[in-house]
Amino acid sequence: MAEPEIHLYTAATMNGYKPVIFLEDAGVPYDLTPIDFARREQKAPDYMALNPNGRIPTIVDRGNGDFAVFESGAILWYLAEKYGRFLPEAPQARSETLQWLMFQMGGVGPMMGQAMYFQRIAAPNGQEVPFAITRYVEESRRLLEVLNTRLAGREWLAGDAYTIADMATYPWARAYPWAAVSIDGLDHLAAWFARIDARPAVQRALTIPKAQPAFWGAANPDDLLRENAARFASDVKGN
Ligand SMILES: N[C@@H](CCC(=O)N[C@@H](CS)C(=O)NCC(=O)O)C(=O)O
Repeated sequence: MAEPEIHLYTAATMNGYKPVIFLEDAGVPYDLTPIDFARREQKAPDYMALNPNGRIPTIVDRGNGDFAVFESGAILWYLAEKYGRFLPEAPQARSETLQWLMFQMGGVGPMMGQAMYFQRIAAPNGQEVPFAITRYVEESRRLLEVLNTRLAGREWLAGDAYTIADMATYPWARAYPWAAVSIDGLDHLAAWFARIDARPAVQRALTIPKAQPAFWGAANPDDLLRENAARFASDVKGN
């Protein structure tokens, strides 16, 4: 059987799930190489030739001369254009989609990522920095409030249609328990979570390459907490 056009390098993280959510929902055939952070596969020279940032995700489009795309937002945008899905054609709706995609890439992801880092990696590895935790948790909450306001009276971030902006934002915002950010009072955001939680493609995607139920608030994350903290111990500078 012919190889699928899209080859995905990814791991079970918030950025890593984004292209999986697209590919599963669009029904695009793909194959996948899971990247093992414990073995630092994301820093291997062959991989960094595809992704100079040494992080996941990356896609290689065999249907386009093995063209490589890194940065999860750019990957979603590339796939949306290639397959004509989840990015509206109308200029204003398209711009709104890209505005909210950028808001995720420049705001929600980095801030929630730091909230997670200081609580889930730095602190259990001996670097407790309360100022940083407060700063990033509060900034994450502020950004979730911006999303909540945007979603008042709207089903999706860009308005009428589920787009790559929703796909990019969901894995981060929905991981509020892992970032220990409250969503109390953010009812529009919670309703948007429920709409996306219910999509069968999203349910499938969040198990590829493996499930991380603690991200989304499932009980008993102790094993994952320990395993995660140990896995990234060497990244905690100053130890
Ligand atoms: N802006 C990048 C961020 C990618 C990123 O930070 N990926 C993380 C996982 S969510 C990673 O590869 N971490 C491994 C490392 O830092 O070495 C994107 O959106 O693709």
